[in-house]
Amino acid sequence: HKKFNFRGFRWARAMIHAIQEVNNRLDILPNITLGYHIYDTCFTTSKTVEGTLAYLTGQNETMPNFRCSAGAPLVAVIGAGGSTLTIASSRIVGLYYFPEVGYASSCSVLSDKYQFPSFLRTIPNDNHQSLAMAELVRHFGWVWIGTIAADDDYGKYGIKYFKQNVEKSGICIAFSETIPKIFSREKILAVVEAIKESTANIIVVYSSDIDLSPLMEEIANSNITGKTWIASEAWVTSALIAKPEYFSFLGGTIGFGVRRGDIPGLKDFLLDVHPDNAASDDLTIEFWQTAFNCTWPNSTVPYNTDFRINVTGRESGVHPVSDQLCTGKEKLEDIKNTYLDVSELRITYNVYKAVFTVAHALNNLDTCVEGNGPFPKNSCAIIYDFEPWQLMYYLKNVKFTTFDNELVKIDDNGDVYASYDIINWQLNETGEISFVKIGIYNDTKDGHEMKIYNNDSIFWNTPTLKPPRSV
Ligand code: TCR
Repeated sequence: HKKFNFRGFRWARAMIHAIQEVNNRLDILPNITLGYHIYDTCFTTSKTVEGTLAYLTGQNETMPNFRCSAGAPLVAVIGAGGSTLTIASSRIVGLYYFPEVGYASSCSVLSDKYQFPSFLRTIPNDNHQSLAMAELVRHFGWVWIGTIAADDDYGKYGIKYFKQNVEKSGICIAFSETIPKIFSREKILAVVEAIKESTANIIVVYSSDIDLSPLMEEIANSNITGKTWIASEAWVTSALIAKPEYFSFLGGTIGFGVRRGDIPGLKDFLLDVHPDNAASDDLTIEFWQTAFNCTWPNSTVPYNTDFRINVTGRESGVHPVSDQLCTGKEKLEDIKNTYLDVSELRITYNVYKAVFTVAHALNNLDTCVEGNGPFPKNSCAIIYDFEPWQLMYYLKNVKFTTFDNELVKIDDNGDVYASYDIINWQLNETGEISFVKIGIYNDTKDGHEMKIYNNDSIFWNTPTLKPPRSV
């Protein structure tokens, strides 16, 4: 019951782009062509489990089984998106010690290798981010804080670890609210009420943009200003939340973003999508219909309108099809769409790194020299017919550099090095929100380092434009 997710569609397309790059490159897996299957989780656990089982069995049946590797062996799962979904699918693939590489699932529990033995990721464990948020709060001397968490593993674990840390420094939590997973205007209004009634001016929010958007809509409706919002990575650069019309409420937001990378050739690849193409699928048709507000002729893909985020709180406005037919001549270049926005490739870059993590591990497996291999009697695995644990061995030792010269190294917990950009929301000349990098936070061997480049470069949403006080 949610809008078509243009950001998610960009991630999926970036994955295909990365796989094609591997297939075209002569230095990684020169004689191997990687294929893929993309399953839509629809942001739900049930669809995630269904997709995971369908992938493993190779049938459209949800039976726990493992397909015989007739033909090409299964390699790895990339995904899912959110931690709650990944936890579900990783428990299933973990039974087979079958690799799963996350690109956005940042929840700390996923580092527990007893529970998730075959999970690795290209996004840092959120414990680092929670500490970074605590450090930021201390840096500005705020001691009276409100917190809001999405009702999932991401929100709850993230806020929990943040609270544990700040409470040690004598910082007090004014309120702790949860955003409902299933839209309930009543519950959202209760959160709005708590914010209104509290004198806390600093509000830390751990949530995905999708879950957060109905709350922000009500914040705007209720005209709540004078708050400084601290954003977790999942909404800090989201177009769903960073809307110019929200700037009077959310301007000055400070948050943490994971490292970004400008993926070569991605923009052209994103533009190169059309329902007429041979490889097109329901998702592409749905994309086209939603982007251009039209119905693809003779398609059975329902036209998607959002009936959840509705100010009246009623589930109205279900228009299964738009009356306008798509002509196929619509031009992607003409529209401004989150899908095509390549200015903040952070999770998208993580998707790219996830594909290359798998590709490099496979390449190392493939270039193993018999007699020097890591398996019993110094043997190697065979690329056309290997066992999941054999690829796991290589994944656990993977190390490579990206086009951006970033060194990607997976540690024993399946985690990567943590480094964040500190981002501040400012209004630019054209009246849009720009995400200005005001500092960095890095994990270091003996703790961490946080740098705020220049206090004057921060925009504060306060009457005096000075940092808010929250005491
Ligand atoms: N980790 C979140 C999900 C998530 C996300 C995002 C969703 C992250 N970043 C950006 C949408 C857009 C970070 C989780 O559940 O682990």
